[in-house]
This record gives sequence, C-alpha cells and structure tokens, in this order.
Amino acid sequence: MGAHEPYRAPMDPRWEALAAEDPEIAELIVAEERRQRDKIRLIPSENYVSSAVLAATGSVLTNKYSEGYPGRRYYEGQQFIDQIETAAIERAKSLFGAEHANVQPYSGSPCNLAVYLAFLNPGDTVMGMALPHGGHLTHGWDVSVTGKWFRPVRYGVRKDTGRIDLDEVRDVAKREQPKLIWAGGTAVPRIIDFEAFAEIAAEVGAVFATDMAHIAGLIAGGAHPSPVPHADVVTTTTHKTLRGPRGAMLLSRAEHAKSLDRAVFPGLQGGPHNHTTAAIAVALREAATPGFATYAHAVVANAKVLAEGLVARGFDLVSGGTDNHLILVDLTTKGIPGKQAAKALDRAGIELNYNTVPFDPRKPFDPSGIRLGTPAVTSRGMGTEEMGRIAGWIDEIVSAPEDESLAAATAGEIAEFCRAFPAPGILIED
Ligand code: DSN
Repeated sequence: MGAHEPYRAPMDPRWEALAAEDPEIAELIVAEERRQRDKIRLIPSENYVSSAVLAATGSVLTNKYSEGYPGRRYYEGQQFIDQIETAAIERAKSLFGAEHANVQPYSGSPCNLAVYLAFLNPGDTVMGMALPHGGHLTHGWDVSVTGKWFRPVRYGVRKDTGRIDLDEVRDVAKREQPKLIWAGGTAVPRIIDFEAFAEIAAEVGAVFATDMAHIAGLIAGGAHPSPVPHADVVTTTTHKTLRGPRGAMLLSRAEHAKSLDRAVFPGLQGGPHNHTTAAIAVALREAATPGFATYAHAVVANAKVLAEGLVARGFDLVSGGTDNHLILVDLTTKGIPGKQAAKALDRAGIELNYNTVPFDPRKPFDPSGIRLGTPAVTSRGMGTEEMGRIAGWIDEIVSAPEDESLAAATAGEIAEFCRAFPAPGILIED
C-alpha cells in the first residue's frame, strides 16, 4: 500500500480481487470515493448514482459485443443483451412520453453528432446558443467539429436580463435559414420556452433539436417542462440530474427513428456499451418512482434557496436566480475571478466549476464566474436548511480566498457535516 492512506476494501469479492490485483488503482478509486463522501459537490452536471446503477455498470456485460439493434445484430449470443436494451428503450419511451428512443450513444457529444449525421450535410447551417452564453460545444461552437464542418450561427441571452431573447432567436433564424436549431445548454439557469423554439423552427423549416442533458432528471420527475412534445429530436446524457451512468440517449418522433438509428450505428459508433445500457435501464426504472419525483422537486427547491442565500450575501446571479438545478454567478462585483474562487472553495471542501458568464471580458480558462447546482447534494438528502449553510460557507471562502487556515478548518467542518448525509453508492467507512 506504500505511502497511501490505509485501504479498507468493501466486503465485495470483486473489490477484493481488484485490491489484490492492482492495489494502486484500487486505492485511487477508494480515495475518490472518500473525496466524494467528504465534499459538498455542487458541479451541476454531476451526481451520485445508486448502488444498483453502479452494480450494472461494473457487470460482465462489459464482455459482450452487440453491433446492431435488438433482433438485428451482427454478433451471436444476444439472448440477454437484446432483452436489456429493449427494456432500456421501452423505459425511456414510457418515462419521457417519446415515440422512439435510442440508448446506444456513448455520451452527449456523439449523441449530438448523430443529429447532424441524420439531418444535415457538411456545410449546412446550424443554429445554437453561443457557448459563452450557456450553450454547448456541439451546438456549433468554433472549436468543435460541429462549428468546423457546418456553418454555425448563434443566439444568446440579453445583457440586461440574462435570459434568452426569443425575438433575437427568430430574427437570426429568419436571416440565416438554419437547417437545424438547438435549444438547451450547459449553463442555462432558466426554463427554456420549447414551444416557442418549435414555432420558430417551423417558420424557417428547420429541424428542432433540444439537448436536455442538464435537466433530464427534472423533466422525468415532473419538476420542469418537457421538450419532448415540441422537438423533432431530444438528446440527453444519462448521468446528470437523471442520475444514471455515463451515457446518452436520443428520443424522437417515430418518423425520424430510422435515420437517427442509422446515424448512431453504423454511422458513428460500433458496438454499444452494454454495461452502460443496463445501467441506463436501471436508472430509468428508478426515475419512474415517486421517490425520484420528490428528489427532482427538491433539487429545484434547493437551488432556489441556495440562489436566494447567495443573493442575500451580495452575489450577482446571471438572470437574478434560477428555475432549475443550476446557478451561474458573476463574481466581478466581488472582485475575485471565477478560477481563484473555485480553487479556494475546492480546498475548503466545496466543489464547483469556474465558468464564463455571458459577455465575459475574461478568457474561458480564467473567467469571471462560477457555476454550481444542487443535484448531488439533494441526492444525499440535504434540504433547504443545508442550502443556507452552504451559501454561508461559499461567502466566507470567496471573501477570504487566500486564508489557508480558514480553508482547512472549513474542509474539516464540511467533512463532518457531510457524514450526516450518506451518499447513494458510497460504501466506504474509514
Ligand atoms: N460537461 C458537461 C457539463 O458539465 O455541463 C457538458 O458537456
């Protein structure tokens, strides 16, 4: 075990095998488990999956190839894999009310690429939210293949409100005639008017795609409006608010099923990751329970209270607050850059992102803001009372980012605080 901390394997023969075979990696995994236990994790795209989801991802399904789709495979031995993938598909369709689902995309970016391959030719125009305003790389940002091989045009938020300006969206769409319009993003704290986007897309004859990766769990739990009735295609990762494994899904109208399926396989991918498919199925079953709906509503309630706690302490929130799980803070008025704040908070036991804010004069690698959210803390049972405490800790550290003794004392206090809120899937005790 060398110089590392003492390692206590959980009572699981597979873990014991890992510890015996490769103690270096075993120790690092356990160290990460301990880190996830002892910190307040506020990265809005992260969560804690259940032990059931973890068990499925760590299963023998990783041994199996299954190119194709259930009933139409290029490999033998699919007796059980077909049933697993079919269960995942049916659960996805039922949970989100979709006519078609594809659960094979490896993750969010390849999932979004499948939309391009299904509907566009290279050089066609794609319209998405600008990355610094909260969009995603794959919605046509310059450095992404989607901005290099297609012609990107963009919309953003208004400077005075921090919210999407639908008049601007309509103007850009009419002027640029995109073939594909994206809604959704990675730093959007407000509800998106999916119906209005669909109307604009219909006016210009564009395909309307929504990337609901951040909010999929809130939608599943009934705590956020759904894009499914309005969009031609909806993409999502499965590991954010939805609380599944690292994977992705496409949902669409039946008319687009064939072209999307062909785009995923054989257009972009080979064999699906069957262990992920099984874990997606498990997560979707969990997401259909009343307990998940309670969680989804609590995520939003917690975010609102955390946002209010920050506003009360003089923080400048983009759009003034939140409707979902995510809060974007412009730290300019606090006189500290986002990265310095995020690093100081991490040392103090609070993990969040440094992030650009709309119209940010600073560079993306050293921006003006921080991005935080409540999915993970809600999954471990923290409620509105705890959000007030978290806002207080954030304020203390951001006000004294170089005070290392304060950071160390706060980290200890937070580790102790976290012990009262056992996290799903975290078994380590020492
Ligand atoms: N990496 C994701 C996020 O953190 O929002 C987006 O791809």
